[in-house]
Amino acid sequence: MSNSRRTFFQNAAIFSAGMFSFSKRLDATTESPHHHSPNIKSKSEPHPHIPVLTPEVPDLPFTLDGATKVFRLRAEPVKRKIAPFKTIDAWGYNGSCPGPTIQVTQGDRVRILVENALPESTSMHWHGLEVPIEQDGVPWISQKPIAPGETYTYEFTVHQEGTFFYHAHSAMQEMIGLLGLFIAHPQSSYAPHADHDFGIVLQEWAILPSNTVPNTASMEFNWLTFNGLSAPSTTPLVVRLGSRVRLRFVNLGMDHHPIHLHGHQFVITGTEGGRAPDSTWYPTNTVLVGVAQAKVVEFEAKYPGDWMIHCHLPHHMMNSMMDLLRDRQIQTADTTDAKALSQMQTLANDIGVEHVHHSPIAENANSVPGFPQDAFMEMGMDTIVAKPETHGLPANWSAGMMGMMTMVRVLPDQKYEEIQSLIRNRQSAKPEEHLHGS
Ligand SMILES: [Cu+2]
Repeated sequence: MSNSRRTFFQNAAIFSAGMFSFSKRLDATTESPHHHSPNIKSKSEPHPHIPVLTPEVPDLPFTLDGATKVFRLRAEPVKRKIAPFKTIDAWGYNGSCPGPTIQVTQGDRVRILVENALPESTSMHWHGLEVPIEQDGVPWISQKPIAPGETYTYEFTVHQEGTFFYHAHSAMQEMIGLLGLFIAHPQSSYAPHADHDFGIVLQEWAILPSNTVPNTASMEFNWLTFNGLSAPSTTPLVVRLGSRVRLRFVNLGMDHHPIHLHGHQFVITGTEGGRAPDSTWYPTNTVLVGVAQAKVVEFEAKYPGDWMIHCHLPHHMMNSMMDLLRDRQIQTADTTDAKALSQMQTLANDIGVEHVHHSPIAENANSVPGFPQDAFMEMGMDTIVAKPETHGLPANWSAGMMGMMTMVRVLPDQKYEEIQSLIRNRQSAKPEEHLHGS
């Protein structure tokens, strides 16, 4: 095993919090025919499963009762800083929204204690999992609601593999954040082996300016998030050049999201029903993640660069300018770049954004019908959203990042290792800080 490969799995192990026994997951039979980088693997190496990494969302730890994995989820109000100037009052599990990611292996017996610390009744549905009816989590039909202060115990055997999720079985509670990923790793490895495996939860929020509580009855959404964060606060997915990457998306909102990757083609290798046979795979670069669906895609990270991955619905690639403005009306841009910049800087000082950039505008901008469109949407805030995963991005990168959006950063070995080292330092210095946005 090369050093770089060992380092990769060490990183993965840190994120998985020791949940997995790698030694039980060896599979010498799979090999991607497309790998070119000798740093990824050698032909003779077996491939353990790698844990799914859900950026900005912790994994849910478990204890063992005999062979049963015992998990604890506490439904409760949480604060989530979804953008540098926007903290919301959502509901979530164990202090996180989305809730912590559950990772088990096909065949596992699981017991999940759901504690209700909400002011109203709740229940938990295991979306896509084939469980006995009494475990299905539908209030009044398969169980009595879990009253505030009560704990309900679910227990079942996971005989499937794939990307599932858990959520409160109540429409309004789903829309205020009560959901999380439930990953069932297969008993024998998928082929080809993936070197990176990421989970991304798609959510949308209707939050009036100067408000913090999402309006779950609204049909219009002004904040769109990946794993509870809106770009540029989202965490770029850092992958090694030449590696195979798996991305798992789940959507529990009111809209379908066409997720588009720049610069690479991918294949859709799974749905909320589990792994898709490879005879169904076809090249594409946009996957429609419908409401209540999971979509899993895979690709070879062949081309170095910082590649956008985002929902392509135009209004899902925006943040709410009304939140920036609060009750103020912004004037149209001045005709000189300097004055427009100073106008934006004044606004930025008011809301605490550290610096502002906008793209050049024409001398006659104010006389052109339709102006301004994007001129005031672009706000650089590189410094306040900086994290190891953004290390080395070009200046003002954050001005082009809004809404349901992040990057897949395909990096050659040295740059990749540099960022992994920064991530390790963050974890040893402040292990919790990056998980909770408030
Ligand atoms: Cu969308």
